[in-house]
Amino acid sequence: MRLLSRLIICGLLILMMGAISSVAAQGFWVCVDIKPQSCPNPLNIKSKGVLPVAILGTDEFDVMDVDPTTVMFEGEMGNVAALRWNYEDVSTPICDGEPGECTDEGPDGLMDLTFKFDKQEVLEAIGQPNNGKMMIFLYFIGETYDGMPFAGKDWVILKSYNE
Ligand SMILES: [Ca+2]
Ligand SMILES: [Ca+2]
Repeated sequence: MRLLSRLIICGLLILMMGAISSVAAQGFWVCVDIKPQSCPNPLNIKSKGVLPVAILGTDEFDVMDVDPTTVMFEGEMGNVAALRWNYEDVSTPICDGEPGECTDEGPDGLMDLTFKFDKQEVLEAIGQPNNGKMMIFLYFIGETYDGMPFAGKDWVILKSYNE
């Protein structure tokens, strides 16, 4: 009985994830940290420059398996490829995916894969944000060298003003 209810919950979760990201339904989830070592993750809609994003290594997941050329920000208005990437241990995974959950903890001894996205390209792909302040999840997709798709998400606080 307990197993059955777990299976039902898993099924529901997969359905929910499928609605959010078609890739995640076929693949697996990775831990993503937007602005490593920053928590929360403010994103001013007028700011320029780069948005740092890390896919985090865990005991079960080696970032060396990721094909960095396939990693994209998945926005409402289209996908955005990263400007560049690097291998460095920058953060510790906190990836239960709860809104508002993040960490400013730094390196944990496990290698991470860091990306720099063009902030304005990402903001355009998000679409037209409302004025004021809102918390939204940003989704990232990619594939391993074996061709296995994955998705990851982290949240930002979109702001249309400077605090
Ligand atoms: Ca962060
Ligand atoms: Ca790490």
